[in-house]
Amino acid sequence: MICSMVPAPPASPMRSAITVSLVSEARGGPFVLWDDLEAAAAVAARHGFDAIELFLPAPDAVDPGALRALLDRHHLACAAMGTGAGWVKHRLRLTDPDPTVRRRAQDYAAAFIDRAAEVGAPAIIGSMQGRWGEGGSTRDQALDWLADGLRQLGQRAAARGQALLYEPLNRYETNLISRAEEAALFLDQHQIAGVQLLCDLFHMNIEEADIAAALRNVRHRLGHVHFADSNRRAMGLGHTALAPIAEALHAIGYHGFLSAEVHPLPDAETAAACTMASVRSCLASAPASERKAQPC
Ligand code: LER
Ligand code: MN
Repeated sequence: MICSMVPAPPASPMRSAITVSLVSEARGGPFVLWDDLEAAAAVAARHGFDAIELFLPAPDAVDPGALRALLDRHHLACAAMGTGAGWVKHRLRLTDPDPTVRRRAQDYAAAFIDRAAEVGAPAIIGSMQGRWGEGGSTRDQALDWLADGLRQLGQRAAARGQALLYEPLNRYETNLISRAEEAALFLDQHQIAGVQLLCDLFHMNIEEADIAAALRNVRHRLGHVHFADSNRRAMGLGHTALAPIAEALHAIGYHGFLSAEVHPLPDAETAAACTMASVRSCLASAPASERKAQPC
C-alpha cells in the first residue's frame, strides 16, 4: 500500500506533528527531520502535517519572529519544544545532587518555556528530569527535587498561557518514574499545577501492561503524545496495535498532538508518509476496531 494514498479523515481535534532536530549531539536519536529548519518545514507541510516539534540546541537558537514567519508560510504550528539540549549538551538535570546545577537546569528549562510560549507551544521536560542514585542522592530526595522543579516551571508556563509537558521515560533512560499512571499520581499527590503528561508510545510499549488502559487512566493529565511504534520507527512499521490506542484517545476526548518522535527509517520521507497514514487511520478509526495500522 502507498501511504500517501490514504484519504484525509474528517476533522478531528487531534492533530499531527513531526519532529525536527537541530542538535548535532543528538545525532542518531529519534527525530525524523534534521539540521535544516526551512527544509524540514517544507517537508512537514508537503506531507500534510499540522505542526513541527522542535529539538533545538539552545533556547535562543532560532529567532522567534523568523520561526513564526516560517511556520505561517507553511501553515504549520509549533507543537512543542524539547529541552533535552540541557542534558545532551550541558549535563543539566532537575534532580542533580548539586544545588547549583539544579538551579542552572531550572533557568535553562525556563528559557525554553519562554521561547516556546512565544510561538504558542509548550516545552517538554524529558531527559532533563535526570535520575536518582548518582552523587549519592536517594530516590525520595530526587523525587522531591523533581516535584519542586516541575512546580516552579509549571507556574512559569501557566503564566505564559502554556502547559509544561512532563514525559515519563523508559527504565533505561530514567530510574525515577517510567509509567504514565505513576507519573499522574506523582503530579496529583504533589498538587503540581500547570503540568501535563507527555505519553510516548515507545516508552509505554516497554513499561505499560496495557497502553490503551494507561492512556485512559491519565486522561485528566494527558497533554501530548509521541506517536511511535514499538521499535521507535514510524507508527505502522513495528508491532504496536494502533486500534485500541486510537479507541482510547477518542474515548477520552484527547485533543492534543500525535507527534512522530521516531527514527528516520528506512528514510525520513517514508517515516513521514507512514506516520501520516497512521495518524489518518487513527483519526478515522471506528472505536471498536481491532485493526493494526496499515504498513507502508
Ligand atoms: C527520549 O527518549 C524521549 O522520548 C524524548 O522525548 C525526551 O525528551
Ligand atoms: Mn519522547
